[in-house]
Amino acid sequence: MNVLLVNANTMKPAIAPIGLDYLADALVAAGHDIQLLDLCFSDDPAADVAAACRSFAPRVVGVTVRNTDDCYFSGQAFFLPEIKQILGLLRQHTDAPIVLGGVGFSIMPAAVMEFCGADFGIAGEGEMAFVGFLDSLQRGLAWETVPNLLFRENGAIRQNPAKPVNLSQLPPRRRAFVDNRRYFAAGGQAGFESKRGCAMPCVYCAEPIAKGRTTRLMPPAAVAAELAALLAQGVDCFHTCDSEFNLPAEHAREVCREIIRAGLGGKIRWYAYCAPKPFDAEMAALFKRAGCAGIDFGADSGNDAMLSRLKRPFRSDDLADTARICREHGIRFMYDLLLGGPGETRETLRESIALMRRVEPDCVGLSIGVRIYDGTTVAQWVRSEGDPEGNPHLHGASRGNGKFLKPVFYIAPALGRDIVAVTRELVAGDPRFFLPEVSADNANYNYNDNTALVQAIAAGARGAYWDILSRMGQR
Ligand code: B12
Ligand code: SF4
Repeated sequence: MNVLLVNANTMKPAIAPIGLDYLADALVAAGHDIQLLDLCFSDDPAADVAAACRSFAPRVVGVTVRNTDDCYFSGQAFFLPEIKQILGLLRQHTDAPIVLGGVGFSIMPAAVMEFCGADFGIAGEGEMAFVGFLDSLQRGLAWETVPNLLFRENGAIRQNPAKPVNLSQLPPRRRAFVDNRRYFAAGGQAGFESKRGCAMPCVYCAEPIAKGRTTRLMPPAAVAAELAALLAQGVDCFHTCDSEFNLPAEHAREVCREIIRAGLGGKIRWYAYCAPKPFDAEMAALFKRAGCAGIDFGADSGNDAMLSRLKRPFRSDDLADTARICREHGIRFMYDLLLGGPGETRETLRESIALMRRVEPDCVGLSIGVRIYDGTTVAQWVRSEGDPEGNPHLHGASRGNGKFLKPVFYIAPALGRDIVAVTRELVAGDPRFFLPEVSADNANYNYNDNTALVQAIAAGARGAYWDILSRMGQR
């Protein structure tokens, strides 16, 4: 069957649609003909949509929705209207059913499907489900048999239960569908995944919703083979695409051992999102030997009561230990703070900033406000405060946004909108902190249309964006 896969993410620096690269292997293995319509670099999306529909005559169109919005308090860019427009263009040129998927989609699939007016959706992993969907379409089977599928019935959207993919049974990841070289030149890094899902209970996080609450592991040797396939294309700097690379810890260690065994450790550099704990000297040494160039830890807060309220399983002492271990092993690292969550006060903010100064990460990302997502504990707390419509602690799209589809942020009442000014005051010009607002003297920590980053990458910079920004004169 002819399947047109569309990348609707036009944000710059450009991040490759890895989801489509992975999906492609499964679709080809199932005997389908596929074509990529990558709108990321398109100068004329209308013309490119028309040309692709005319020349390829798709039977099905799949559109990946990586980000619904920028999840950034001072940006609040909402991408779904743009994606809806792309669906409108597609409809002008093809009658093929349009299926949505992707991590952004999977956080709130029914609401995104409704907003964009798509025919179908696949929530969560796409490999088996999309192949199953195409099979059902071809053979006229009932939609109920397709795992993860959202479909319309009697005017309502129905969602089938999810079925986890056994990652060891997927076809080898060739990374050959997307133009990874071009993305590397424009985006400075390539993503790779070593597992899916996160079992942790953090109260605000969308990852367990989108990726599942049980972790499914890639065979470590397959991860090394995937990195080798990208290296053969000239791509040598990477970023993990797991929710947290070091959860579970032994799998991360095994992936590193395989990278070292494959002789890649000295040839590649990679960055990871990690939880601050578990992290010890053995892990740091192994990471380093396997090519780890930097780690972005989701630290959230330096105040233990805040960490406990956010249901994070580590404390401020752990942040100090992890920082020390990184420094001892020469691993660059950043701590990401989430400011303004339930219970945050001027004092807890002060404690967080002071701890960062003490433990000295290479830089500190400051995210203001908690992006609320349906299905999280924070959303339940917000609802328990009454109708979200009139909730004064919600900022952003607080009206007509009952399902939290548009970007909306909770900020603790003790701070409210003053949080930005208070944070700025506490940071007191320390260039290691990425402040929440764009200004001439501070790098912009929002990677949405970040011209400074785009230019640095065009000039040859490679790596995680926080590291590029930090090296661009932050210190
Ligand atoms: C790694 C990462 C980054 C790295 C990317 C590194 C790289 N080179 O790839 C960096 C740090 C650069 C980054 C930046 C940003 N990120 Co980010 N990122 C991630 C992370 C952890 C992994 C993304 C990924 O590639 N996953 C692996 C792929 C294989 O999974 P997938 O896309 O879901 O694909 C599968 C399925 O969804 C499905 N599928 C995918 N497409 C399709 C299409 C069809 C038709 C079908 C049927 C199925 C299907 O099949 C695939 C295989 O099973 C995710 C969270 C997560 N765990 O996924 C956040 C995440 C996607 N990021 C997010 C955000 C907000 C951003 C930024 C906008 C932040 C900012 N303001 O700067 C930028 C955007 C950058 C850009 N240009 O798009 C949010 C999006 C939330 C939302 N509301 O949409 C997420 C979910 C994090 C979070 N929990 O909030 N990110
Ligand atoms: S914050 Fe990290 S550890 Fe917590 S649920 Fe999200 S991905 Fe998992």
